[in-house]
Amino acid sequence: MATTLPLSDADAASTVFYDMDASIKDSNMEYLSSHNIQEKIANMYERLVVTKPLLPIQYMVDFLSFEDKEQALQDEYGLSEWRQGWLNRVFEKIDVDNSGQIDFKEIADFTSKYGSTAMNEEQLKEIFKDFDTSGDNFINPHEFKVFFARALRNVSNADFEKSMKDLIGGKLA
Ligand SMILES: [Ca+2]
Repeated sequence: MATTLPLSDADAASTVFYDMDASIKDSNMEYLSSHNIQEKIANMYERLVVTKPLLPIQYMVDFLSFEDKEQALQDEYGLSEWRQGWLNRVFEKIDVDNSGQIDFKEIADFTSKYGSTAMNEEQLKEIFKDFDTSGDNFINPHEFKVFFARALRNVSNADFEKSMKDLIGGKLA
């Protein structure tokens, strides 16, 4: 006597999920091919493997959002070309005498000129020390970038851009 065993709940569920899965997969494939995303993802993956960015997720976000893919490239601190460009502009803004280094006076002038809240000299010295990791009393572009790479690592590009524009425009957070 042949008996048909009823489907267990798990079997039933897996059948439903299998169907659902298949339809999601179909619609995704349609979406992907219509947007040429597979090729983009393939390129991105290849670049990931070749350039080994420190922050892979940020790299993927940048790669997919920037028109110029080179802007997604990261330095050894995980700063994209795009972020480095902003930091260079801010550095030049603070480095008034164009010496290629920022000294304490330049930081003090910048903050006293543009700072919304007054910082006393002690606070300013603390900040300067955080930047000047070599301790030679100058902030070089490298130290400048390392500081911001760390400070703004988890900040979105939109917020990063806003911070940079505020600094260039002379506003301090
Ligand atoms: Ca230094």
